[in-house]
Amino acid sequence: YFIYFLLFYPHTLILVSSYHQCLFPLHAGGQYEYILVEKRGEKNNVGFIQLNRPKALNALCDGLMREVGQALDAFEVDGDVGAIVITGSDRAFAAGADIKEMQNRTFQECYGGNFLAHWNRVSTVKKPVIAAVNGFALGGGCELAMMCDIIYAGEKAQFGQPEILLGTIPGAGGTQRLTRAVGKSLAMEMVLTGDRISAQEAKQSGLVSKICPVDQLVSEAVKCGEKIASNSKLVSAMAKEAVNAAFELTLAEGNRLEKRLFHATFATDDRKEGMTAFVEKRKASFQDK
Ligand code: CO8
Repeated sequence: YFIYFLLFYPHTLILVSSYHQCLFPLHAGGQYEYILVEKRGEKNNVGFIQLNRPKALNALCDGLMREVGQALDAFEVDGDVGAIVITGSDRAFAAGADIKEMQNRTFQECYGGNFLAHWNRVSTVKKPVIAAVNGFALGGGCELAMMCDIIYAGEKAQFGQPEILLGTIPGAGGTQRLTRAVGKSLAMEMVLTGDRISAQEAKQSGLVSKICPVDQLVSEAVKCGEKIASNSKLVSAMAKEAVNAAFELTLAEGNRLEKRLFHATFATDDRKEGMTAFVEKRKASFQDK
């Protein structure tokens, strides 16, 4: 019956499966409407989220960001997943928050309802998150990328905070994370003019760590995710916490936190295994304990 169903109603169900991965855009009764979620990598240990609102250039409507939060929640508790990749399409990572959704909002609704506060979920994930950015990363799209831990850019990517052209300002960390990433002058210029920067400028200024050909971007990001996932998840979370602290603490406080976390790794089996494996000249086998 299933084969019959597929033959005669193929448009009702898109099910692509390959050896290592399967892609389920789950509509009607399914889980996700605006994103595709799967696991990638040879060991299926990289959580993969693809923003999937192509007609709106992946504008980040409320529903889409809620789904991203749900997918992150699921990957966070999935013991097999050691890193997460978020990407969009070749044309757009995301062209910003959904302007049509925001157009008629009032201050009272935004402030009273804590408008879009749930976006913050992306920056509270313990597992490392890599943004793979092709095309436009504008406004909330650039902010979403900056909430991730690592940004890889396709060579035609464009980053910008054009909110000023809409009579508003960045609201999901654009004035803060961008300034820390690229410095005051460039951040001011981008936020005050709305001008975009290219992938090359983004690399030069430290916003992204790697530029890849458009068609290799996702696989490079997944490769990076696999590398991270092969390490201890427990210790990776500590490393991520320590690096993130550099954005919030003074140098002295940050160094103290780092030292505490470094000491804490000595309470883990994985630290013991890592050093023992080195001494025994073999590859470490981490158990995330
Ligand atoms: N919101 C809603 N729809 C959008 C958005 C968006 N941000 N961006 C593009 N679209 C839609 C267009 O309306 C169009 O739809 P339709 O076909 O129905 O008219 C479709 O996507 C294709 O767009 P264009 O025809 O404009 O495509 P172009 O190739 O001509 O231009 C651009 C592409 C340059 C990306 C252009 O679409 C653009 O400038 N988009 C808006 C970019 C922008 O201003 N982004 C910032 C939005 S504000 C924001 O992000 C604030 C974040 C605050 C977050 C707070 C969280 C707590």
